Amino acid sequence: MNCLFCRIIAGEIPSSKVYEDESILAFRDIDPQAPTHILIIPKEHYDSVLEAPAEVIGRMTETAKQLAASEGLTERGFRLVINTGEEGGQSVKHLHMHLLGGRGFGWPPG
Ligand code: DGP
Repeated sequence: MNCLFCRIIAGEIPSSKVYEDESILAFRDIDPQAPTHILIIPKEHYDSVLEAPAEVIGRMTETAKQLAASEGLTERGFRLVINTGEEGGQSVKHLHMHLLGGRGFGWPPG
């Protein structure tokens, strides 16, 4: 298995899990860019958001909203990011959503 996040799902690589159900896994980013930086991924492999059905993206988003609440971010606000492709800055070719919060963000992102 070549995919890093598939190996995390399989338990071959340890991760700091914060949520898991039959189709979704969420764990803390190894290189956090904010006080809260969680990755939400589908257990089924999709290279990017381009291949994923709306239902999967919806489940990821609902999970992100629940985690934002449990991280105390709902009132303060947070950022959800799906990097896609080379110019989108996607380094891991397994669809993932970043939940970032606990600090302010300017725009454009920096
Ligand atoms: P992206 O640039 O959107 O493809 O984000 C990939 C993220 O994955 C990046 O923020 C760092 C994170 N990451 C890479 N390898 C690992 C790992 O082995 N464990 C964890 N927890 N996160 C990782």
